Amino acid sequence: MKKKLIPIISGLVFGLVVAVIIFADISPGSKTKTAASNSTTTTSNGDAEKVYVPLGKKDDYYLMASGGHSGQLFVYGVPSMRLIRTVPIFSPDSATGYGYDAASKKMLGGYTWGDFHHPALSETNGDYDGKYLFATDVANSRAAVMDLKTFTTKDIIKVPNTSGPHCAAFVTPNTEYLFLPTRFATPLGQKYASLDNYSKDYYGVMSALTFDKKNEKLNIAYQVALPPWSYDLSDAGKKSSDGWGVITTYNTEEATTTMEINASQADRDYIVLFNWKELAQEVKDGKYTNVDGQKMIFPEKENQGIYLVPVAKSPHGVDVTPDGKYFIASGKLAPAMTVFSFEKAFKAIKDKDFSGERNGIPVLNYKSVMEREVNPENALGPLHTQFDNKGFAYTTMFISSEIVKWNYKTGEVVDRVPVQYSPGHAAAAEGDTASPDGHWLVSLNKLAKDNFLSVGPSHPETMQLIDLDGPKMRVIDTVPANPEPHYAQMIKADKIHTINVYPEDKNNKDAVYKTTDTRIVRNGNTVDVYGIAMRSRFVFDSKAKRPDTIEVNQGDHVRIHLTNIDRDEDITHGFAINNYDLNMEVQPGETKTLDFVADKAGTFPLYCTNFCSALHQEMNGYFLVKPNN
Ligand code: RUQ
Ligand code: CUA
Repeated sequence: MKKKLIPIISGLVFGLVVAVIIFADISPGSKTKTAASNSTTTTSNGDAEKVYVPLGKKDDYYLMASGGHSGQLFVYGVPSMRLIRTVPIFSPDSATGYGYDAASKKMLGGYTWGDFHHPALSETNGDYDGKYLFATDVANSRAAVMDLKTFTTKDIIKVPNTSGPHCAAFVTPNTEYLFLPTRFATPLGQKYASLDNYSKDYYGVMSALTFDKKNEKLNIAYQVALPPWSYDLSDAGKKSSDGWGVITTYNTEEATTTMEINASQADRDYIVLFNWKELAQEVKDGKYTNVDGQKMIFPEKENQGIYLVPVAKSPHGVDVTPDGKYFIASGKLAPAMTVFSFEKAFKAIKDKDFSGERNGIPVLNYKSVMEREVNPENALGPLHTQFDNKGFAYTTMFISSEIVKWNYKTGEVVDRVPVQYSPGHAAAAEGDTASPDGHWLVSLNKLAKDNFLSVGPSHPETMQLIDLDGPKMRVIDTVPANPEPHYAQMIKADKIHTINVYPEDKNNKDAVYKTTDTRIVRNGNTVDVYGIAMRSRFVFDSKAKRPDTIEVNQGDHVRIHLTNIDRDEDITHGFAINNYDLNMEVQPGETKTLDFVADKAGTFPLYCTNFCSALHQEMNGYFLVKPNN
C-alpha cells in the first residue's frame, strides 16, 4: 500500500511544480522560471548587498547611456545603478543653460533636438582610455565630442552628404577615426531626385571623422559613397584585424516604399568589410572626387579596400570579438548569430574568392568566410553581442526577451536568463574593448510594462543589472531608465580623471577673477558686462552705486560675461533673467556668456538658479531696460 502511495504523492508534487511553472510562465513580469531559461531572476538579500554602495564609497564603473531622442547622455554608476548626471549633447537643457549661453548655442547650430544612439569612448590600444566620449545624432546628422574631465560637450560638427548616422559612432583602436555610416540613403547634398531613380541617384554615405585632441575639434577626413542601402551597426577590427571595419546593411533590395515588407525580401543582405588604412591611402593618392568640398570615394571607380560579405537577411548588430579574430552578425529576422572569421575573409580577398559583385564592390563567398552559425533553441530576435574576460559572448534576444551566453569559439550555448522585456543592446564592463572585465552586464530593455508604478500608457525603459560572476547569470537589479538608452558603454571608474574647478584662464578676455576688475562697457549699441558670481552675490561693476544691477537701453545688444570665482568643488551658480527666457549655469572657475538683444523694455529681476549657499535666495539683482521713447 505504502509503496503505491509514493508514486501518487510524488506525481501530485510533480503536477504542482508543473502548475507553478506554467502559472509563473503566463503571469507577466514573473520573477520565477520561464520557459526560455533554466536560470532564475529571483533576487535575494545577498543581491541587495551586491548593488549597495554605502555613503563614502563609490561605484566601480561609469555607465554612459545614450539618451536617444532626448539628445542627452545619461551617466549611471554600476553596480548601484544610480543616475549620476545628465549631460546635454544635442538638445538644449534648461537645467544647465546648455544651448542658452553663447558658446553652446552656437555649437547646437540652431537645432532644438537630437537622436543620440551610440556612444563611443575614446580608445588607446583597443581599450577605453577615459579621455573623451563621441556621440552621433541620427536626427540632424551631427557628431559630437564630450570631454571626460568636465563631462561637457566640446564640439559638434554637422556632417554634410549624410542622413542619419545611426550606425556610428565607432572608433578605431587608437581613436584614429570615428566612422559614421548612415541609416538613410539620399542623393548627395540631399538635393532633390525622384525616388524612381533611387538606384542611380541615391547613396548611403559613410564619413570618416578625425579628432584633433589639441583643439578639441572634430574634422571630416573623407567620405565614401556606398550603394543606396541602409547601414545599421558597425564595429572596428582590433589586434590582428586592426585597420578594418565592419558594417551591417539592410534594404539591399533598394526599396523606396513600405520598407517593413519591401526591405525584407531578399534572403541575404551584406556586411560591408572595409580597410580604412587603404581608404586613407587612396585619399592621399588623390583617388577621390570633390563633392561640395568633401573628398568623396566612389567604390565603383577607385575600389581597393571595400568588400561585401553575404549575411542572413536584415542583420542588425555586428560585433568584433575581443581577440579581433571574428565578427558576429545578429539576425533580427533570422534567429541566428553568424560568426565570421577575419582571417578567412583576408584569404578570400587574397584569392579573389568572390561570388559576384554589387555596384562594383566584390562579394566574398559566404562559405569561405563564415565560421559558424549559432541558433539557440527558441531564441528569437538576436540584436547585439557583448563580451567578458573568459571568452563568452552575451547576445540580446529582443523577441524572446532574454540574454544568451555562449562560447564564440565553439558555438556552445552555456546559459540563458530572461529579462523584462525586449532587450535592445546590452553593455558589459569594458565590453567592447580588447580586454573586457566581466563581472557585470546591463541589459537595456525597451519595455518596462509591469515593472514599476504605472505612470500612464507610456512607461520608462528599463536597465537590468546582471551578475556574471557566478556559474549562472543572475539579474539582480531593475531600474527605470530615461528614454531611450540605445546603447551604453561601461568604463572602469578609475580611468576617468575629472577636474574639481576650472583653472584660471589668463587668455580668456571675457573672464574676470577679481571684483575690482568687474565693469560694464558700452560701445555704441553694444553693452559688455564683465561680471562675477560668488557666494552669495553678483558683481557686475564694483564701482557702481548698485554693483548687482545691469541697466541698458531697449534694443541694445547685450553680452553678459560671467565668471564663477568660487574655487570650491560643486559650488555652481546659475544666472537667470526673470521673464526674459534666459538661464545658464556657471561651474566653479568657469566663464560663460549670454548674448542677446534687450528687445523688451521694463524691470526684470535677475537671480541665481543653482542653490549655492544659505543666502542663495538673496543672490539676485536687477536687469533694467529703459524704453526707447
Ligand atoms: S540600435 S536596439 Cu539604435 Cu543600436 Cu540596436
Ligand atoms: Cu549662487 Cu545660488
